Amino acid sequence: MKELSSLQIERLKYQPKLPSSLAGGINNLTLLEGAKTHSVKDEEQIQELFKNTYGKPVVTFKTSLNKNVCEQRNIGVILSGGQAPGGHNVIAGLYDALKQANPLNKLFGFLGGPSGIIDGNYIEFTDEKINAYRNTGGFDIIGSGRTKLETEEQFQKALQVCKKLNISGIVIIGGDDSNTNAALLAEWFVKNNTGINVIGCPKTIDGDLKNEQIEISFGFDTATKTYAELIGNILRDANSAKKYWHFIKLMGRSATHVGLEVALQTQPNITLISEEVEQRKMSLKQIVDYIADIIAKRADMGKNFGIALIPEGLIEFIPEIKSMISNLNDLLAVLESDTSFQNADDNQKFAIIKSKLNSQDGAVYDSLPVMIKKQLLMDRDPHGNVQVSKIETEKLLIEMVNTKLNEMKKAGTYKGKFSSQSHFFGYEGRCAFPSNFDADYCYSLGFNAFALIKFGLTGYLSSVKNLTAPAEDWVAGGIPLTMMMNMEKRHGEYKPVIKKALVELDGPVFKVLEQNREKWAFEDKYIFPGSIQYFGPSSVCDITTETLKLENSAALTSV
Ligand code: FBP
Repeated sequence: MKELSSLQIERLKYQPKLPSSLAGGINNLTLLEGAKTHSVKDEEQIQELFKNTYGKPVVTFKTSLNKNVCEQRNIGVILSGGQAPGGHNVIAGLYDALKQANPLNKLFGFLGGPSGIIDGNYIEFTDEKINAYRNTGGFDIIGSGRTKLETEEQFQKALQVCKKLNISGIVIIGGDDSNTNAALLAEWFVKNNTGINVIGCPKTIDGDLKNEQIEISFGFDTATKTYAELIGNILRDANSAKKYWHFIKLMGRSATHVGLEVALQTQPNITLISEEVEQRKMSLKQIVDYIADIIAKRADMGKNFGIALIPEGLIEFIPEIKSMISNLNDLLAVLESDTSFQNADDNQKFAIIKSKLNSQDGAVYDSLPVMIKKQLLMDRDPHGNVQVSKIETEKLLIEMVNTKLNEMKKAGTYKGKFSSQSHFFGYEGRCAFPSNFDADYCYSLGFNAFALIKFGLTGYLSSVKNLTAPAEDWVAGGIPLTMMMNMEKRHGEYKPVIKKALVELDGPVFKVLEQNREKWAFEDKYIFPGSIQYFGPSSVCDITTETLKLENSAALTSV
């Protein structure tokens, strides 16, 4: 019986590339300190909450001729939040760095996400275990979870587990919420003189954990290439059959980086960008009118088919719905302990919500189809986020566009035939085999995370930049987590969290969409990217996303 696919066998042999500063050896590094930093917003509150870890400098590494020996150390690692391609390579890079520094060093993996460190569920990594997961997708090596770390009791338990295993460094591989956990844990460990360092690694397919130092979160490259392949296939199907409008919801909880990147790679007819909807204060009705107008114009050209990309988080960016959701979140936090609400049936719940929201929010809630009303009442995740992956926005839009087109038909302004298909692409891309870029980037992030721990840094995010250059020219270092934080309302209370990086509407990536979308709407300039290429010319196999290329070349021209 076959145990591994041929690609799996080949990928296990792939040797990820490291930036030359790290390739010189983990014990041959010098640390360079930059200027002190401050938080993106709410400086006073963040400084007050992170008295011990606030304002540290950005750091970078360079190769040194002096060898610095590493005392024996035990390190723990946690995979946190949604899966993203390359997570296993972060662990492989961390493991290789730590063993290179001192073969007696040990790496422990906490099972099932942050809860693993609280409950003391762990494994010790061995060569055999690590080697079986090199360059593979998924987080199944130790599993993941979304537990929020914030209480004194959780921190005490984590400390006891670290003491038992003699752990002096923790690496948390996660997105904005997970790295918020990392920042809180780092601060608590310093405040309590534990001597345990905490380093984060920027993970999320959503691409919303980024700034000047963090050019991209890992997983975005592979996930967008996977979705682009699927969407390219659908574009070709639509263009062949010429009978369906495909409405495709694309993952990305808040920001539309995934949708934008995939649009640049495939050039579909309609791409909605949540950030633009919010900036233009578009109502749900205006969005429906915009889509129906393109469908009607294409029908006039004899084209009763097309593709519309819908961002997963759209609903939270439509101003009237955003305001309603924000008040609904507060209301649900109160109703959590109200047994009469919890025991009510759906219709009774809808009526209670409508009566308790203000009249404007109540009317917005009431106007939504039953399916969406129900989905909006589902539990928030442990970090207080609406689980937008469970809200069927693509179906909501299909229903509303269909109604609009029927009205237009009656008025004689639409003469086409609307037949639709809905899709949701998210889970299809989160565990794909990492592209060469993600395999290299993740390995470097993990290797670099150990370098940060070795230099005694804590409350930092592993940073590898200059990513559109060949891997040997990448710049490795770290940025303080507090630099990315601000205060936001979660579960009805203001809390310190890492600020999500949204699509910049005046940035070079959105501009390309803006300049081309009229043409793409009607002229069918579809591109079919095909599957991720691992072997072949470097110009095909080792390139990264359109987003990063446009952002980095814009940054270069503005210098
Ligand atoms: P992270 O922010 O943890 O990386 O997760 C991102 C994401 O994939 C979103 O795109 C999506 O909305 C969400 O996770 C789905 O969560 P779950 O895995 O719990 O269904």
